[in-house]
Amino acid sequence: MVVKGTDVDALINEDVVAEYRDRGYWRSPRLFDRETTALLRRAHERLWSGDFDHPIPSQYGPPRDEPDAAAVRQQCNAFWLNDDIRAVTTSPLLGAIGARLMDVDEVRLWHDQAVTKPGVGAGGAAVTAGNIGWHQDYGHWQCSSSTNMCTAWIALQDTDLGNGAMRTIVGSHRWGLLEDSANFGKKDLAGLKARLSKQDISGAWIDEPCLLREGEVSFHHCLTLHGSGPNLSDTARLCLISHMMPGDTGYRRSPQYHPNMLFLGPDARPGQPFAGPYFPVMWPRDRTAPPPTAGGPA
Ligand SMILES: O=C(O)CCC(=O)C(=O)O
Ligand SMILES: [Fe+2]
Repeated sequence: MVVKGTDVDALINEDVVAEYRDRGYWRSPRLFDRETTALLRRAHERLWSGDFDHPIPSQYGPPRDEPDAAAVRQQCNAFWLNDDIRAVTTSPLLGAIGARLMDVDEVRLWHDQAVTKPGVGAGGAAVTAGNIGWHQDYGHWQCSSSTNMCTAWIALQDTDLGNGAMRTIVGSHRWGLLEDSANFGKKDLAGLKARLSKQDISGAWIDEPCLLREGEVSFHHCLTLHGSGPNLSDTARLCLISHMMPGDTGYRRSPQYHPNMLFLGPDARPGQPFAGPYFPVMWPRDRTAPPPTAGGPA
């Protein structure tokens, strides 16, 4: 399932960690082989057609029917619904890499996502329904006690600006939490840029496409600004996203609601851990288990 010989200790060397810390994101070589990415594209198809491995309603609900065929579709906690997705988005391989990048001993899943951005063809540059607005992940997650969270974005096909690749603002994680940065669902990239870049930011707005080949993964810090534009190809851009957190991440009181708060009950206390089956431990999966190279995700 994973590319054989992926040795996390060798892969995530000091240069990689320094690049992640400096630039706010890092692109991996291929981590998942073609057989796996094909399986995951099939898992996407099954997900969007309502063919689930487990009939458990995610707290986000099942995938919604999108009235607009050009609109981006997002299923959070797809791992509740599909076992192939679960094997990858909760994998010890991603967890081990997350542990190195976040510099923590234990990693849990905050939530995952399956995202599809339909292709609108070469003439679709003005169609914004597939856009994902400039945002900081932590902008959406202010009920989390940690700003040291890390997102893995897994490409299920070659991904470039032609099919709406994610773009990151290099080094923006060092600007801290910006105002109004919870913009995943917004479409006006230029307007958002104007608003966000007017704030007290300590650097230039360097917009870098996150180019990935099929099976490669990018890892970004939860304060790194990112977003994406239209998919001008004729096929959907598919990805899986694993949002990871340090194992001891708990509740932080904030006026912002997040669906993960449901699992803390009605009287959440500050520091109460986001733990339990909804937040699977990704690393170490089991302290006695062999390293992730020895067989890949179960
Ligand atoms: O898929 C995209 O273009 C954006 C994904 C995203 O927001 C994320 O991975 O955190
Ligand atoms: Fe994001």
